[in-house]
Amino acid sequence: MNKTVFITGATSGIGKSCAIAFAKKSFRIIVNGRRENLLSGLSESLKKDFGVEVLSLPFDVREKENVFDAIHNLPAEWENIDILINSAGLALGKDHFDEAHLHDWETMIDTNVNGLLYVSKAVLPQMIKNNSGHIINIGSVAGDFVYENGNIYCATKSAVDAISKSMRIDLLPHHIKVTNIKPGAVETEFSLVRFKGDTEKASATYEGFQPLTGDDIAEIAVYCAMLPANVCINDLTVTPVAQANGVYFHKTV
Ligand code: NDP
Ligand code: 8X3
Repeated sequence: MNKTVFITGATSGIGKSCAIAFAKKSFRIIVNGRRENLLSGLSESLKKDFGVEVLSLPFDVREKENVFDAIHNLPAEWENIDILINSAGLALGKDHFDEAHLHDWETMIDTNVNGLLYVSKAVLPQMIKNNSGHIINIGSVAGDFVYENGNIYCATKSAVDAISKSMRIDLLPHHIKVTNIKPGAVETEFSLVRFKGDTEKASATYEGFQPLTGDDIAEIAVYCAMLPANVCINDLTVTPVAQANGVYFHKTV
């Protein structure tokens, strides 16, 4: 049977690109997100375009009980997850620490940190039983370099970095690979979400340079996932050519 990849945050951006890229490689795909209509549309197109099996698994990664219910009650033929891609995540607001909204902070922590923990913890028992598996976390250069107004978003991505390192150590006996992919600027719905629907602010983020695309990151995820069984990419930082790290850009405007 072909391998199965489970992708959170697959309704948009990096997660959606991963679903398409892994379908092209004939993986069986489980897609997650909250927007059920987008998940069903994606599932249908993956089946039609690539002839792969797809399971749509809508839930909010912040809802602990729903996460465990959905994953522990997977149909038997979907229980064996070979690769988990934790892509569900977001930034909310870009404000000075003293002016930022507590609710935005809580949502980022609940999604980017707790959500990733719940999904990983729910998927792990089966991987441990199989004595193999691969968890690919989508971290960020924001986890390495704190930038002005990045405060809690950066903190959540630092947490993803620490969690990835700790998973890698503790899961050694179970032959589970853990990869933290840390992208710079990728043009997706990310900035539209961060700026709460302000399209001008969102598109200004990517003006004056060529950002990465979700497809660029998906290609890297496929590369990491398809390496030989004895090879694990631990961390992979990737930026547009016009970006040196989380702070320094060369923009023409
Ligand atoms: P998008 O906004 O395009 O995609 C985010 C995805 O996460 C959507 O599918 C969204 O689905 C899902 N999501 C958000 N909250 C939840 C939730 N509570 N439960 C389930 N799914 C959720 O952004 P990106 O693709 O760019 O972001 C993906 C990941 O990449 C994030 O972790 C982000 O931090 C990280 N990243 C992004 C970078 C960028 O520049 N774009 C750079 C570095 C890292 P739905 O709304 O349907 O639930
Ligand atoms: C998303 C990239 O630079 O906006 O993680 O933090 S950035």
